[in-house]
Parts: sequence; C-alpha cells; structure tokens
Amino acid sequence: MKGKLLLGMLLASLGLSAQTTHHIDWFMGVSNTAASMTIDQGDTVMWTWTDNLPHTVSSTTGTETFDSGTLTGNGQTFSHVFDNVGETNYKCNIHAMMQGAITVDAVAGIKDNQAIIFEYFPNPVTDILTINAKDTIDHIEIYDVNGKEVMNSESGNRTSKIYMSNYRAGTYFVKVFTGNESKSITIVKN
Ligand SMILES: [Cu+2]
Repeated sequence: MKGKLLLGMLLASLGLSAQTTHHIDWFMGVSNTAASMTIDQGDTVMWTWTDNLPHTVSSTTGTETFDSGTLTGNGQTFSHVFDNVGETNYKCNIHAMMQGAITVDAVAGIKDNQAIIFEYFPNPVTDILTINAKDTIDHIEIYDVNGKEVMNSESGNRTSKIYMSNYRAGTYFVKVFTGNESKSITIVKN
C-alpha cells in the first residue's frame, strides 16, 4: 500500500509522459482523415515519411506548437508528445494539401495513461494491425462504431498482430488489456 502510494506520487511528480505512440504515415497524397486522430493527454504521435519527397510536420493553430523542419527520405520520423488538452492543426509547409488535426482528450487519471504503454501501426490499416506493448497484453477487444464487439482475443504476448483484411471498411475501437488496465484506440480500416 505504502509502496503503491509512493509510486503514485513519483509518477505524479514526473507529470504525464508519453504512453501510447500513435503512428501516421506522412507522404504526398495523405488524406486529412488519415492524418487526423484523437488521442489521450500525454500520448505521442510519430509521423513516418513514406515517400522520398521533402516534408515538414508543422503546427499551424491550436494548443500545441511543433515543427519538424524539412526532412527528406523514406523512413524519416518526427515525434511530438501532446501534453495539452485541445486540438492542434498541422500541415506540411512544402505541400499545403498535406494537413491534419490532432485532438487531445483529458485522461481521467494519470494512472490510466501511465499503466499501459504501447504503440500500434499502421493506421489506417489494410491487412495487419500490430500492437507492441511494454508488458504482456492479456487480451484485445475490438468494437465497431455501433459498439458491437467484433473480436475478443487472448494474447499473452507483448506483440499482437490482428488480421483485419476481412473487416469491413470503417472505424473500429480497439481495447487493449494488460493486467488490470485497459486503453482504447481508434483505428480506421481501409
Ligand atoms: Cu510535404
């Protein structure tokens, strides 16, 4: 009990740190939908260049300020931790059509967002959604936009691959459980 309290105080004093990493492929022709997402306070968004053109990831208006500078080359990445609740619009300074918005929701408690650490990719997904967690993933549930459960699978590994090629195109909510904690992410299936 005392140890748990001390750990809680330690985490609180550190503030919110990045827990879930959301990936966005960043390339000429990326849609606004694919470049936009809603995340939790303290989460990280990582943009990965998937063509060989020069791009930037530059905030324009909103709660957060960031600028990758010009990066060129397949595989380049830029990350930003979103600590502030609200919406931030961003774009590529070279190709104005490349733009999106990141919306940050408040977390109910720091514990919720710090207990579960994982990343997932790609989003949107066509075939396989990969989830890498710091700890063992107990199980994963997937719900459609109507709240209907479409998958419930045991994992037992730190990496889970979900085969989604047979899923209908649309938005899905993926709930990841590790230990007593769970966290939901929103996935778009092409
Ligand atoms: Cu660009």
